[in-house]
Amino acid sequence: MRVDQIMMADDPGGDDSDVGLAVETRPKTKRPPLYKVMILNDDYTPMEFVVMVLERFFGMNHAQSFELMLTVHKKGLAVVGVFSYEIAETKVAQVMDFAQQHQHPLQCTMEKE
Ligand code: TYC
Repeated sequence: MRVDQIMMADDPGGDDSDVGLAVETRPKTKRPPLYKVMILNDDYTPMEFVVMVLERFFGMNHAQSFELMLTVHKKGLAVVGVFSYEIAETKVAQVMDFAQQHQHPLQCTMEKE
């Protein structure tokens, strides 16, 4: 926090007893770090399942989901969203739980941006 000493202009009392300290209260705000959530390709998870995951947990429409699934299939991985730590962690857990429930080896991870 910056502290700036200021003189009271034209102090009528003249004894300097009310010389003020102006405390700058502008808070030092730091934007929270963001985290990339990624899904990884594998040889076993059905394409339709990955499309469903992207629709269900990342709010994409069918066309967007299909396209991103194909990107992961071809390139090995893709960022599917960028979130605060807590949201990213929740997304990863939701995807991993959902994949496990359906016995697919789909992997979802997060990484600081
Ligand atoms: N490679 C998988 C298949 O051919 C499809 C797939 C795409 C799996 C994306 C995972 O994150 C993934 N069935």
